Amino acid sequence: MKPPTSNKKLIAWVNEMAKLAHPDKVVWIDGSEEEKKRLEEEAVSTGELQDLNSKKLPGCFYHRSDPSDVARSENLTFICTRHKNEAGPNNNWMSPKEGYRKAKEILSGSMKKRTLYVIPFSMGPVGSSFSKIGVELTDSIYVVLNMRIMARIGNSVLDHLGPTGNFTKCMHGKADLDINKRLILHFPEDNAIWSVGSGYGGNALLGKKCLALRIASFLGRKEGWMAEHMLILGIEKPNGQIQYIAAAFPSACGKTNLAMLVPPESLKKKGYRIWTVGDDIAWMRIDSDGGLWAINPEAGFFGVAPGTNSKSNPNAVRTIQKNSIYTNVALKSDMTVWWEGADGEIPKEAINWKGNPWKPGMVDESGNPIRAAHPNSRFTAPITQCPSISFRMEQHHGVPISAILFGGRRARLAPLVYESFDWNHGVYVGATIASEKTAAQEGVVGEVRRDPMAMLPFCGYNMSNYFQHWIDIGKRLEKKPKIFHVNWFRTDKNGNFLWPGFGENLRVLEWVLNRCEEKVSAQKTAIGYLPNPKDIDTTGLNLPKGTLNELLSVDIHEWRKEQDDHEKYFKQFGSSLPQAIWRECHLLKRRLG
Ligand code: OXD
Ligand code: MN
Repeated sequence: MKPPTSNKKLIAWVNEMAKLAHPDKVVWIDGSEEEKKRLEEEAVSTGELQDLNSKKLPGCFYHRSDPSDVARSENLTFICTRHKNEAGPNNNWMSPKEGYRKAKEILSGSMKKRTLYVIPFSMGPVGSSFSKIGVELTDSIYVVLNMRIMARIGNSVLDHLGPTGNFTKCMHGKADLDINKRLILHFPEDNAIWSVGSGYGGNALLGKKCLALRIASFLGRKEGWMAEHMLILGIEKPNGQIQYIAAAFPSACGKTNLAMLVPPESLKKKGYRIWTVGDDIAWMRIDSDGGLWAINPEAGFFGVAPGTNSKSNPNAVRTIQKNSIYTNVALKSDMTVWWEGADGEIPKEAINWKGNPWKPGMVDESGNPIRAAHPNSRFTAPITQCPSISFRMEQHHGVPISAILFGGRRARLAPLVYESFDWNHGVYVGATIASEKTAAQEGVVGEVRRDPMAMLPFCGYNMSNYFQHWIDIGKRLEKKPKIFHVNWFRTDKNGNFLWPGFGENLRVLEWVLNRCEEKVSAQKTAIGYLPNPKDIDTTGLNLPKGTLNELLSVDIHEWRKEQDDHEKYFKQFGSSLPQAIWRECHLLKRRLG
């Protein structure tokens, strides 16, 4: 196939990779509807995809990944920089030489009897000065069809790239899907990603975590902008004005749910409305007005299916009714899908994510329940299908950010919401976020995992320098967003959640916006500004007496232990940790007395 571009660097690289992997043919992806149909038909004919019920789920497909390949492989993910220190203690490191050698060995000849697809893609609207172009080479139709949903792809991107434009080289090969020959390698100094041996989303859809977070965070530091693991949402207030917030929570803390929130009745009546800009990644830069502006570089959702239902996320349920790809969920006999925590009745029988017959109550040899859907099973769906999609999604300028939220899953300690004293304190709050492990994760339930800015698995360089980058951005911002911490997961003595969460979280966001506009006062405490309980609208919530006070309480004794833990955590960064972070750590200690 003749390359539909005159970009010599691109043509030479595709030729070089084809020579290495030996595909039977090379196909350039144009992004057209005909091409989509052709690829879907081919994938269905080989069993890579199954057609779902065309009446109930039109345009939807089902996919099962290899059972050993169902999640991001953090231990096989490396940052390959010339100097190890550049990757920092937060990343696995390999030298670029070693990385290329190992990946080449696995890829060599691995695409015999396969097709190599060339996917030009843009993260961000095509042509926006925010956006970055990547080209992914892959031997997986599943990857092509997912990338089609998650990014803008095809000829329009090539046109924009032009004969001399630069792009991130994203090489992906499934090879044997052998876990012992699986590597997810990032070469930030070469603007390149090589992923081998996996077909799973985060490892294989290279525009997402690999480019839009790891490589982009590295580029952002060099170029003076930020790539963050954040949702973006617009809150339309009763006066019709829309304010935008960005929020970072570790995985499994409900970013997708918050991004698509449906206002509770009492706030809807007041005139509130939510506009979804993104659920996972924000690229932010300082604009000429001195404020922080953000885009969502993605074009789709790659969301966790289990737990998604009309209560937890009604907008997601409506988004995924058509043109979506379901991975590792359960398949029902009417060719629709199901997962634990889905709407409706539990099916009497289904085929589970491993392809085996499944019935409710089934247990394995050790007596553990057999799941119908994998806990990390996913839907891939176009953002344009989201009922709350922001009309500014395609606007090249992005949206102005009024507030940044950090959060985690903390059964005790962190109050429902608090505001940092200033930017640097806010950076400290972000740097110390943590989440307690749930039963769905490996490790001890309740154990705290620190995950600075929710970027621990995604920061493409030394986290000390990343903290410094945040501090430096603050120095350049004339209009700084206020920084808050939220915790929807506080429990009472019996382990019951104190806060109802989901749509009701808008009540907290209302306070956040009121603080941004200096409409309400707050209580100054050792950890930050806390709401006066009267300033959180609880109309219609029926919260038991005393609950709000409990949600807004700060236990100084526990916070002293927490501060101690911060200090221990930061020691791993040694002398490279920014002074500003140490200063905040000491100030907190002093305030705690
Ligand atoms: C994701 C994650 O898949 O953060 O978005 O793990
Ligand atoms: Mn994520």
